[in-house]
Amino acid sequence: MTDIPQDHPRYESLLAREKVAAGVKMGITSIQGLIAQGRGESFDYLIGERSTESALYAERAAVAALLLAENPVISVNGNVAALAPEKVVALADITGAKIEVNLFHRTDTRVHLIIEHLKASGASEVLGKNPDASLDLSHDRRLVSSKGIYTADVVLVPLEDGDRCEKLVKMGKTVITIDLNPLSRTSRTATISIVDNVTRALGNMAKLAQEMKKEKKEELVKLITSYDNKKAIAGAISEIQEHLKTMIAEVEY
Ligand code: PTJ
Repeated sequence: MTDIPQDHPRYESLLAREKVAAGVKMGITSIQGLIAQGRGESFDYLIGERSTESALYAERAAVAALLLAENPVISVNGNVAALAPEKVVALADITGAKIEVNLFHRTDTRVHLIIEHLKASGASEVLGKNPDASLDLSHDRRLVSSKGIYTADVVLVPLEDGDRCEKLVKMGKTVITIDLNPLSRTSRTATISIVDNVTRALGNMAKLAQEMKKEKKEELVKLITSYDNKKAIAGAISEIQEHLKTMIAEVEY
């Protein structure tokens, strides 16, 4: 990985780019993952590279759902494994969620490498190697574990493709997505749509989970029942608008 100086004004963004590129070299991230990261970066620019109010609103509801779930699962793909393996493990540990590798460009080698990478980051068990159940999809993301995604009541699917998100929702699951594009099919179909960078979102969620774990069950239930996903998505879009207005004012000045 290229050494990015910490005082570089675009440090976080460049570091993320290096991590995804390193993921490709390690065989963890798909080559298509580079394109996905680039798409994400452009939306992050428009959002202002911050966790917005609407993102934090969705992240709080998502953590409540994970804490109340009977069989919560965090689905990991090649980009998430490269960008935030420790944060995935931390969130799973605090919420009691299982971790399952689920890939669009699936190969047995990639699944193996990602599992080993997550274990090196502290995970004790990672599902996904020998999928024994199938979702009603025509691509490899259908291959899931009967102990994990297949029977999960709450699934966190960062950087998802809309297809599987829709299927999981139709199966009656609470589907939490993390996608910087508030207009994507994923964001529009999920139960809880977090419009934030996966690195920031997972960090925020791990912190929130630590605090919210001490709250009464009724408080967590209240957070979920009062949560309005349309409000979260509309909020994300208007936060982009507001940010662009500020940028216009700066350019005009
Ligand atoms: O590892 P695999 O084989 O499962 O493949 C994973 C990728 C990500 C390549 C695959 O799922 C894919 O092609 O995804 P898409 O359709 O490009 O969608 C990725 C979405 O995630 C886009 O809407 C991006 O804006 C968004 N995104 C990209 N990077 C980030 C992000 N959202 C949050 N944080 C990011 N760092």
